[in-house]
Amino acid sequence: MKTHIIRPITATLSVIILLALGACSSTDNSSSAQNANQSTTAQNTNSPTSKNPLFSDKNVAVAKNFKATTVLQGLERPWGMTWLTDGAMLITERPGRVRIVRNGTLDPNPIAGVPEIFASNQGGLMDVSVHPNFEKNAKVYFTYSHGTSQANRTRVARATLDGSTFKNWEVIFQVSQAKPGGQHFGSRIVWLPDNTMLVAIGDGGNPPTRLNGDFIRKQAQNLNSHLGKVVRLNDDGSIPKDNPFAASDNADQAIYSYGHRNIQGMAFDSDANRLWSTEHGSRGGDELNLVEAGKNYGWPEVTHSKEYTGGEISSERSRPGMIDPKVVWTPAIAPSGLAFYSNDRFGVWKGDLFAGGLVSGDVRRIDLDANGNVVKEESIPIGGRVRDVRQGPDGGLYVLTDEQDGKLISIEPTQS
Ligand SMILES: [Ca+2]
Repeated sequence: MKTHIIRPITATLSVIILLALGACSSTDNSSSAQNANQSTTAQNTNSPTSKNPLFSDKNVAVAKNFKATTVLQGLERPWGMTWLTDGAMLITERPGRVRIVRNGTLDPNPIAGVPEIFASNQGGLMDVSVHPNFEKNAKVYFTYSHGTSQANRTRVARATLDGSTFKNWEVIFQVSQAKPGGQHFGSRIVWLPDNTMLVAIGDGGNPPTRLNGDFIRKQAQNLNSHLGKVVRLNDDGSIPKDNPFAASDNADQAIYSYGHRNIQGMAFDSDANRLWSTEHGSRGGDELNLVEAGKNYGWPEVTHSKEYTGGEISSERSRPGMIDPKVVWTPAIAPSGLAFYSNDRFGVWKGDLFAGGLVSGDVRRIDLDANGNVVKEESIPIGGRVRDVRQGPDGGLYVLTDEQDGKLISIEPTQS
C-alpha cells in the first residue's frame, strides 16, 4: 500500500504553480481559443501553460460542470474493464474474478475458467482487454500476478469467451525474472492499430526489495529485464520483428520503452497516433508520459519523486537522452486508469485525457492542444480510490473505484 505524505513545497515553486493555476482557471468555453493561442505561440513563449512538464500540486482547480452517476456497485476491488462487441462489459476483480455486466445488470456469477491468481498486496488479476477482432475470435486478454510471495511475476494470458466460461486459458508472456514481494506489477494492455499489443510491467518494488544484488527498481534501466518496461507483443505473445530493440544483441527484444516505475494507466490516441501513460512515483513525482518506441523515461536515474522516507532517489530531474514527463504530480495522486476521450458525445471533453487517482480520489481531466502539449488540468472528484477510467462504446466515460464494495460510475459534462 502506498503512503503519501503531503509536504510543503518551496516558496519559489509555489509562486510558479499559482501563476500556472491562475492561467488555467478559465472555463471550458475558452479552451479552444486557449488551444489556438497555445499552438501558435508554443515555440517562443514563456507562458506557464507551455512549460514542459506541467507541475501539478494539491491546489488543482475542481471542475464545475460535471455529473457523476453510480451505474452499479458490489464489485470487490475492481481493476480493469472492457466491452464486448454486443455491448456487454467485462470487469476484473483483483482477487481473481471476471464479472460480466449485461444490459446494465451485474451477473452475480463470475465467469468460469480463470485459474488461480497470486492476489496479495498490489498483485492479483489486473487488466482485461478484448482482441481487436473479438467478434471473430472471441479472445480476451488479461494481465495478472502469478507465483508466491517469494517468487512471482506479471503474466499475460488469453482465453476464449464461450458464453459464461473462459476456455483455453493460455499464458502468452511472462516477466523473465521472478521477484519477491507484492509490489509494482503494473499493468495495462493497449492495442495498436497493427494489432500488436503493449503491456506495462512495473519495476518490481521499493527498497529494500532486491534482485541480483541491488535494489530491484534499478532493473528499469536494465535492457535485459522486463521490469520497469512497456513491452510490445504480437497477439500470440511472439515478438514483433519491428520492435525497437529487435536487432540488438544486448537488449530484450520485447522491450518497447523503458525507465518506468509502475504504469497503471495507458491509453492510445488513434487520431494523433500517440501513446499516453501514467506512472506512480514513490513520494510525489507521479508522471504523465507521452511514450515512444525505444525511449528511456528515466526511472530511477532521473525523477521528481523522493524516497518514502523523504530522502533523494536521484539529484537529477532531467537528463539528455531521457524523456521528461508531460505532467508531474506532487503530492502523488497515485495514478491508475487513463482514457483518451475521442467521441463527439461530450464535445467539450473531446481530445482530453482522463487520469484516475487512487489517493486523490478523483479523475484529472488533462486538456491537450493539437500538438499534445498539456494546456491545463482540473479535478473531477469521485469520492473513492479511482482504479480505472475508460471510454465506452456508447461514448460514455466510465470509472471503477478500488474499494471492497467497488463501484462503476459514469461521468459526463453538464455544459456543452
Ligand atoms: Ca520518468
